[in-house]
Amino acid sequence: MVGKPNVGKSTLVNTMLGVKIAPISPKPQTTRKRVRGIHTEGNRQIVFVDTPGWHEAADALSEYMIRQITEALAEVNLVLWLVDLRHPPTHEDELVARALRPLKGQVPIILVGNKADAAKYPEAAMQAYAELLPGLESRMISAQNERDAKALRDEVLALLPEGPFFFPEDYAKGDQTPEEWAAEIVREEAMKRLKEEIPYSIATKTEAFELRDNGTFYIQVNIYVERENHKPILIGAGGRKLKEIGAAARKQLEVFLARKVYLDLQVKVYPNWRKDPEALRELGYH
Ligand SMILES: Nc1nc2c(ncn2[C@@H]2O[C@H](COP(=O)(O)OP(=O)(O)OP(=O)(O)O)[C@@H](O)[C@H]2O)c(=O)[nH]1
Ligand SMILES: [Mg+2]
Repeated sequence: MVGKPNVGKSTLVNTMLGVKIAPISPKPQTTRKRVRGIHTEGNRQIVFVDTPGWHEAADALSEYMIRQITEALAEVNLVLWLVDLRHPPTHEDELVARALRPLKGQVPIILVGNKADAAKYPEAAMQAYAELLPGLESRMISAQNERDAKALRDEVLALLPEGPFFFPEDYAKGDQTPEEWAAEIVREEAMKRLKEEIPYSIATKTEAFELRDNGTFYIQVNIYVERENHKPILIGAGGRKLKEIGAAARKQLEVFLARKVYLDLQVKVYPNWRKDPEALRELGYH
């Protein structure tokens, strides 16, 4: 699953799987690391790979994100290239087209026009996208629509080569650990509530994940910001913003774990972590 930021890649993976394995937000660059989503039906299996949005790399974090996409492209049997039908192509779509050009003829590439539900001129937009890399199969969908997602999933199943399962039949639908998932959910809820540069400058890391005797999970997640003056913005007046983030993340984690969760969030400063390869590794981007 590739495409520029914010076109609905993670949404489509989640709808195709029927469960949420990837965080979603209205802000670009929500996904930072590739995650796999595993769909098994009968003797057939699809391993979806959700990737970050392709953009012009500006720091060590975005270089890492672009690497996540190119590494994924090197290992897949089929590419779904998502575009946003609400708008004509931009420079970032051209970057994706350029990256896909060498794969043409090697693996099937389907051009998927998304957000058809909200597009005024979907046909004209689709035409403009198709010109970026002529000769591809194309579809118009809404990633939030289950029927559209299922039809596309069936199409993918039909195009994949025969081979052994990559994951056991009873494997979870996603390949992230519960610790990674807790950190991602906290980051998702924080991103949704922050503005301007702050959503992009936060990182989250789970420090404790314990099942207590009383049957509840104790989860402690650190939220890192790049500058001291970002801290009060994240915490909010009277701690209100942080409390909102915690309540929303706890709700999602309780559904995921089917248990009560005590979520402890701590805000810390990690100066300029996005520019620092060592910091990236420490924060789980390796
Ligand atoms: N109207 C409409 N909105 C959609 C559709 N699919 C996704 N969205 C919205 O588009 C926004 C971005 O969705 P994501 O799934 O996070 O997009 P993404 O491509 O994974 O974004 P990055 O991870 O940042 O690259 C969210 O607000 C979604 O709710 C769709 O079919 N129709
Ligand atoms: Mg995403």
